[in-house]
Amino acid sequence: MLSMARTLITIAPTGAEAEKVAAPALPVTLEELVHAAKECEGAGAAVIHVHIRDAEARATLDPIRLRDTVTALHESTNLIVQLSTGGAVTDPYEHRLKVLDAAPDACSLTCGTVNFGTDVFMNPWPFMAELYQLTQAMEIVPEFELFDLGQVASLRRLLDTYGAPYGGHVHCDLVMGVPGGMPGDARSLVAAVDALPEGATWSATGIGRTTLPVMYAALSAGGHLRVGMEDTLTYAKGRPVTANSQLVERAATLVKLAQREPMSPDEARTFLGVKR
Ligand code: KMH
Ligand code: ZN
Repeated sequence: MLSMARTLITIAPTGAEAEKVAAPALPVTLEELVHAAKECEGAGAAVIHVHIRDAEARATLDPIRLRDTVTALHESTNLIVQLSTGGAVTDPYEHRLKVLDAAPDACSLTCGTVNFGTDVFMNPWPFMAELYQLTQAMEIVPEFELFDLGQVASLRRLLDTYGAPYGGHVHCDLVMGVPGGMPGDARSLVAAVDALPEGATWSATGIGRTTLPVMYAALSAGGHLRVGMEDTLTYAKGRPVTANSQLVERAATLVKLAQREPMSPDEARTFLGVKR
């Protein structure tokens, strides 16, 4: 019997923007993060995309906290740990590069500057190029974050200039519906997927109310999924998310309805080229 196709589910539980007071279910302590990670792994996630907070629940790239977080997630789960190198819009480039010193399995790498609501998320070419070469040297698998169609051109330039990523496989995440980036709709998703380099795989996430349209479009186009409170704080109209695992459970249900199975963390390691 043919085995069912697998869909990778990434959980992005925290992000750098939402405030704990506005979203009490947001995991901001290491204990809360590990608890959420375990629940999400149980619900079908294979990768965790991580932002951390300080003792006052503010976004931070503190190197010691990052290292402790990677260690705790490796000890408590089998999830692939992908640290954010995007951080918050206020984080300096040097701090974002230093994230790799925490030795994650994987990291995000955004392929260009984009308006981000009333802010600007800065990713100029020299920063991208330095970060990419560091991932190659440090054997960390990059996930290419694409907020806009034009960023695909920068991804191609990166690959043409510096060669294949560590792990040998190009995997992208379409981040859709950010005010300033590409819209979170099926038409934009198809256009972005059409533009990707040959052989690249992709997941997609829709911010805020674009969560569901993007998830359905990604599933129908054969893609993978990212969900989590970094991207949406609302489960349905008038219903705040009460736990990140709620979003993973919904994604896993839709994956199964689409006649696929959530990819296990070990399958995802082989798929993405992660070494651990
Ligand atoms: N917080 C955003 C400014 C990433 O994690 O790499 C950037 C972001 C992307 O979340
Ligand atoms: Zn992020």
